[in-house]
Amino acid sequence: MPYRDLREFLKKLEKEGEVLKIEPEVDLKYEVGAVCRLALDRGGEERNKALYFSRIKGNSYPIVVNLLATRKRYCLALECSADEVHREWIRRTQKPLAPELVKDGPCKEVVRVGKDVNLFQLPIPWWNSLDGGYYITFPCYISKDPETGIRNAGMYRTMIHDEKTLGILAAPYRHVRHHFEKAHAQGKPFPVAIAIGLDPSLYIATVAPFPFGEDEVAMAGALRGAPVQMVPCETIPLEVPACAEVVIEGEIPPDVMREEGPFGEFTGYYGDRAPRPVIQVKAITHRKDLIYQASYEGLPHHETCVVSGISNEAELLRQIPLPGIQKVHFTSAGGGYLHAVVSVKKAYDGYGKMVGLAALGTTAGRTVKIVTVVDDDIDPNDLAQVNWAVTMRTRVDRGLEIIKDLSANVLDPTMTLHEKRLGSRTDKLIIDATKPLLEPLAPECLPHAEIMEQVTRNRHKYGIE
Ligand SMILES: Cc1cc2nc3c(=O)[nH]c(=O)nc-3n(C[C@H](O)[C@H](O)[C@H](O)COP(=O)(O)O)c2cc1C
Ligand SMILES: [Mn+2]
Repeated sequence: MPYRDLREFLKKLEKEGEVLKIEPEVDLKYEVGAVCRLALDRGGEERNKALYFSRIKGNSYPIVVNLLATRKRYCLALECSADEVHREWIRRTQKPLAPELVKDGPCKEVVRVGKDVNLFQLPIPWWNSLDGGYYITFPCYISKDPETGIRNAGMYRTMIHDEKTLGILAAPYRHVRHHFEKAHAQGKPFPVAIAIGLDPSLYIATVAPFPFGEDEVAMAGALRGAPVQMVPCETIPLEVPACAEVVIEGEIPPDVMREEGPFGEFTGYYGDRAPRPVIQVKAITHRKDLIYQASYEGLPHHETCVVSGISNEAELLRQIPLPGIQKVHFTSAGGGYLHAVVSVKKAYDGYGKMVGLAALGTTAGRTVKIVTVVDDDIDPNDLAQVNWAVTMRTRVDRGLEIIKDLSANVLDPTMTLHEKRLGSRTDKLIIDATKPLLEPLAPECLPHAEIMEQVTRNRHKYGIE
């Protein structure tokens, strides 16, 4: 049974012992971020908890963060096991399920329009010390293509400029940007809705790198196995998920820019400050007792490593056109975006590099900087094995390929400011760590197989558990 909303998912996580309630009063400025940092550092990739801040200084609403910051919780969201999550993704996304339009929903319990709009009524934290302001970190932006009317849902960092104005960073390859550039070319303001606090499948689809023209809300329906219910907005011609805790309605005007950033990013570095588009907020609707949902971004490990990592893996597997691909892993150190490890049953020499090229050619590959290709005896999820293969199997003269001047992840911290402003291009690296077939390496060494098996069976005799 799919989760109806954020609350049902929270209940499930509480039952599983996955939520830590933070009872002391916390300050939105710096303290929420510091507690998140501590919890992620102490819990690491696998044992960090979702956090529920119940008392916020100067605000009556609670905050939940990091709900999808472990693979276990992500799989609870999709109701499948970690082993089958990629296969399930590919199976379920074959049939997008169009949303269902309904008249009313809990996201309309409170409606504030025009002069009653005040973004500071929401409990939005200031996360890292050098951030340019308070940031919405888990927004689901909904918009429609001005030419085709096809819907998009995506996630883009969002700064509070003032009570009624937001700033957005959307990389040149992001779909909302394709949309608003079309509207602005005609001199028109562009309507967007931002939904916050959602059933997890909606968030998972929002973050995923589906190809342009794919409606992520219909993909969320496919992933959860039931259509998403949508209600019309109050002030703009869009629909939003009825289940949302909060909805912000607004417009991106043409020719208005304001300084946005810096922001402590998923890479562990600050993203820069520069003039960027704004959203003029026309309405805020929310539940009476809203729960505000957010994500801490910064040094890995954090939620993006998982929520972007798994969808990047699944879409890479879904889109790559080559046979023999076994497993894909987007590492946490790469923030779920910059480093992909692909294992392959190699068909012939040179195939490793082909796999690397094909991986970079998928929509998930666009934001990858390093692709490591390993043989099928290496588990991409086991980074010690991957490191061994890279060190022992890679011929540096043949196995490394640098591809110059590709469209980069705009947040790659190694680009100079000048390079970022020039249009964000960077070099990418394929590491082919697969063994050669025609001139094989010496055999790998292990003790005698039969004796090894015997010793393993009788391990207690040797005091080894
Ligand atoms: C927490 C979080 C924050 C993100 N912030 C940004 C951002 O500020 N700018 C951006 O271009 N992409 C950002 N992304 C990445 C993409 O927006 C996102 O994964 C999604 O696929 C984009 O949807 P689209 O392909 O429909 O544009 C963020 C992803 C996550 C998980
Ligand atoms: Mn999209």
